[in-house]
Amino acid sequence: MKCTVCRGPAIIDIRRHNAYFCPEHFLRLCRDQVAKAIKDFSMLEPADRVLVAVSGGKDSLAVWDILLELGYRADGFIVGLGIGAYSSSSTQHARAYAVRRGANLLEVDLPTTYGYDIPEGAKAARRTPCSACGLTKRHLFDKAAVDGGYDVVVTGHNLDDEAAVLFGNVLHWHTDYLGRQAPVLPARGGFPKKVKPLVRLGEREMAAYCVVRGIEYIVEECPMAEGNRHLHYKEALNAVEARSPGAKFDFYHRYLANAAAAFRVAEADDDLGSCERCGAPCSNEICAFCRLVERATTPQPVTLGPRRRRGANTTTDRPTIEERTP
Ligand code: Q46
Ligand code: ZN
Ligand code: ZN
Repeated sequence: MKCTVCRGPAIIDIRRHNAYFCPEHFLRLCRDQVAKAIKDFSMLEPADRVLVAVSGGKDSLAVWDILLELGYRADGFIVGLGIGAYSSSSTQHARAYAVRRGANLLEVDLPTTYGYDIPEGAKAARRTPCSACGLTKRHLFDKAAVDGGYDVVVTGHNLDDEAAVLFGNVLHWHTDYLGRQAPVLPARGGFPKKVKPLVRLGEREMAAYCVVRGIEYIVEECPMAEGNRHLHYKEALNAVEARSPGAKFDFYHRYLANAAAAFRVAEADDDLGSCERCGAPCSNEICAFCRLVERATTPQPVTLGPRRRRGANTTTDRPTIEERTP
């Protein structure tokens, strides 16, 4: 296996490019693909102050590293979600990268600062963990960007992520979600601009990038990710890709080029007010995040199991008792 560029020993094949790459030319390919995405979709300006949403996983550490290599002024930001060993390991990987690279990492610890963690907070707020987590992270990334005077928030969503989301939205014809799925979300109504520079690179390439660069990342999936529909969509798309290399790239990028405009909806942001509690832009008096914090930190009713009363029909008579915990 020889590098298609220099004929040296190759370490990776990329079937959709019908090419092999040595470490040096593979790194160059990754940087070039990110630079092309940034240029094609007008993601960043050279002088922008960039805040990278870091999870400790391969994608966010790779995109942070690539942006620094490309000369951008990029700081990282991580939220300690309180998901047991997964969260502590994520934070350690992010810190280790920042120290090694001499980069600046901002941190917010959810349990310490807001009084809840994702597993318990989600239960208390009667949301799925990923819904509570997504809302929390979006709010805290926006807040960190606005408070810190950053021009843009970068996330590590890669081609596999975006193609899987698109696949799910098309499968169920969620036209409203389709209208909002884009590699760039412009700043609006007090929310910062958000961009996804990895939309031309897949998961496998990002894992290889980290290995070649010696970046250690958390390999385990979040334990709350089980049942995430996107994992099934990724498997389905991988099966198609195996038979038809490049299908995933075409599915996503041709959608952007040829069909996305048909679903775009004008965002009504002119009359956004601000949250009475935290000042974030929102259309109600209290923003969704502050409502989540309130519910996640309010003691919840405890449901006791069925009690058997003497003589009661146990198949139909299953009383539950709700009471407030202290
Ligand atoms: S961290 Fe959070 Fe993910 Fe875990 S709880 Fe779900 S959303 S799966 S990216
Ligand atoms: Zn080479
Ligand atoms: Zn608020």
